[in-house]
Amino acid sequence: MESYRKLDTEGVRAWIAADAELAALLGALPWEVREVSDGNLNAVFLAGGPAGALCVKQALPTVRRDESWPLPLDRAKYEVAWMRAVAPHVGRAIPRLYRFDPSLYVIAMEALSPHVILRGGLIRGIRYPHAAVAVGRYVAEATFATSDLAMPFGRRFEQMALFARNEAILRISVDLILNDPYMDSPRNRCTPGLADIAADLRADAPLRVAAAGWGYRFLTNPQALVHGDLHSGSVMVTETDTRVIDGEFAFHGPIGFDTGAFIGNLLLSFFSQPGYATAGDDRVAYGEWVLDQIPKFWTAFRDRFLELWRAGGGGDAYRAEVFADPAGQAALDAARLKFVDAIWADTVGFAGMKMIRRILGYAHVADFEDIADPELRAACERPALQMARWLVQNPCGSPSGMISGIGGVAL
Ligand code: SR1
Ligand code: MG
Repeated sequence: MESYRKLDTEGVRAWIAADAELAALLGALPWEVREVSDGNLNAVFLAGGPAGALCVKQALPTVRRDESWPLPLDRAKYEVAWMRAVAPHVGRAIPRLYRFDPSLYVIAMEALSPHVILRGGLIRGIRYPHAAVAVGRYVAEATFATSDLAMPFGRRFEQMALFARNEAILRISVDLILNDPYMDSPRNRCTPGLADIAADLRADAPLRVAAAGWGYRFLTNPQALVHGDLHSGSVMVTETDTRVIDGEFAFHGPIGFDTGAFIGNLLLSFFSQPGYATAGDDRVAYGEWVLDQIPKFWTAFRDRFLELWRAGGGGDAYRAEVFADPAGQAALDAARLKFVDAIWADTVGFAGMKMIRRILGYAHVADFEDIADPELRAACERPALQMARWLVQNPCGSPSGMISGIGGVAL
C-alpha cells in the first residue's frame, strides 16, 4: 500500500516504459495513452504505439464516482486470479493477461479494439449476431471447468477459499443486490416517478421473502467459479468477436447468478428501448431482436455445458466410474438434464434480482440513465420492475415462457 499511487496518463506511460516486455509490445515511441474509465470502480487506460496496444487497469482506493466509499485495492489480485483460473478453459473469450503489478494494483492486458461495451451497442440499437452465443459458451466453459464436475475437490476447495477472501467486493454484491433494494437504505435511489412502485415493492412481504431466498442461494451454493458481475457492461464486442471482461467480483457461487445477470441485463435493454424511439425508428424490431438473444444465450450455455459434461469431467461429483453400466448412464443423463433445469430456475430468479437492483438500488445502468426525460425513463422502468418482481417469485418455465411473460406486464 505504501508504494501505491494513482496513475495518470503520464504515470501509465512511465509504468509501461519501465517494463521492457510491455514497452516492446507497443514498439518505438511516441505512444498515445488515453484514459477511458467507464465503470464504477477502476481507472482504465488505453496505450498504443506503432507495434501494438495495451489496456492498463488500476484499482482505485474508492468507488470511482464516490470518493467517500473506500474499497480495498487488492480486488485487482482477484481479477487476475479469475483470469488465470478461466483462461485455460475459455479460449479467447477473455482478454490476454500481460502483467500484474501488486504494488500499484495495475493489470496490463490485451487492448480490445475496435470492440465496444455491449451495453453501449444495445443502447445505440446495434445488432451483434454472435454475442449471446459467445457469452453463453463462455459461462458454460468457465463454470463447468471450475465445478466439482471437472475439478478434484481439493483444488476446488483451495480456489473457493482464495476467492472467498475477496470479502469487501462480495459485500458490495450482498448489500447492493441482495438486500438494499428491499429496504430503506440511504444508498438506494430511483427515478422520481417510481416512488409509488418502490414503496409498494418494499411493502411486499412475499417478494421480500423470495428475494431473501435468492440471497441465501447466492451465499450457500458454491457450484463453480462465477464471474459475479456478468452484465452487458462486462462484455466487449465487435460484429464478429465477443470478450468477457472485469472478473473482480468472481467467487464460487450459483452458476445461475451469471446466466441470470446476462439475461436480466438483456431484459433491461429490452424495456429501455422505447426510451430511444425516434420518428424514423420506434425500436420495436430492435427490442424483439434483443429478446431473441435470450433463448440463443441460454441454449448455447445449456448445450455447451451438457456437451462438456457428457465428454467427461474429471471432478469428484457424478464420477463416471459410478455410472459405467447402461442403466447408470441413462440415469446420469437424466440427472444432467435436471441439473441444467435447476440452473434455469436460478437464472430466472437472479435475472429478476439483477433488474430490481439496477432500478431501485445504488448502481443504475446507462440503458435507463441515458434516457434524459425522467417521465419517459420511469415509463420504461416501471414494466421492467413488474417483470422483475414476477421473475423473482416464479423461477420456472423456459426462455420462451419468459418472453411470453412480458405480455402479462403492462407495457
Ligand atoms: C459500488 S459498485 C456498484 C456496482 O459496480 C460494479 O460494476 C458492480 O456491478 C457493483 O455492484
Ligand atoms: Mg465491472
